[in-house]
Amino acid sequence: MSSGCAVFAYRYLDIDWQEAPHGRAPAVATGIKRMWNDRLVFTYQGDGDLACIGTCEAIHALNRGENITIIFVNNAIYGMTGGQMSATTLLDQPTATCPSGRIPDLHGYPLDLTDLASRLEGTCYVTRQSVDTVPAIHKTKRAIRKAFEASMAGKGSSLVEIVSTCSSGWKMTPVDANKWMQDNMFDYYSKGDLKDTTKG
Ligand SMILES: Cc1ncc(C[n+]2csc(CCOP(=O)(O)OP(=O)(O)O)c2C)c(N)n1
Repeated sequence: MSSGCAVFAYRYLDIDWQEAPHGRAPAVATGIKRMWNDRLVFTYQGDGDLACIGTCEAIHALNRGENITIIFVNNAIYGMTGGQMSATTLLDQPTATCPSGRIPDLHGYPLDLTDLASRLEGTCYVTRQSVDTVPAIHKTKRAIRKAFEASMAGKGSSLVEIVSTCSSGWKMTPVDANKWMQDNMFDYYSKGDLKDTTKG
């Protein structure tokens, strides 16, 4: 697991954790999985971590087909450090570092890392989900299970993106943030399986 708001997950989930330098979780997970092939190994990373600081490690681990699962929590900003623009920030979306919204000429375009992952030979299961409704939570749980089973069966790399909110960073109430995500994020980051070669 790398840095970001998810860093406190080790306090809540009673499993073996390893902290990695920011963005480097897929490289650390590679080493752990290769040492202990019988273990389930996953990373838990935000968009700042996975799609900005650690893009290189993520792409290469996925492309090598490491038998790990990457859980990618995409809230379109660097949450923990104050809501700065990240690679996945939507066009026109305001953040602490682009208060007038993301402008393509100045900041470039939102990076769809999950789509990129789906085009790599090493990936077997790539999906995009959310946890904004009870049915969506159930779907996400099933997706994570499927990814974990693929990792344990040695079928290659899996990536489960979970499109998320950051109410404090977005400066909205949790209810408004949920609605903003549904109205804006799902258009660009459309939900569903992007790749599934796990059968057979
Ligand atoms: C190499 C490195 N650069 C910067 C930081 C500072 N840092 C800590 S958390 C964070 C933002 C994390 O954002 P994200 O990964 O999107 O997770 P979120 O907090 O939104 O869940 C940053 C930049 C760091 N710890 N290490």
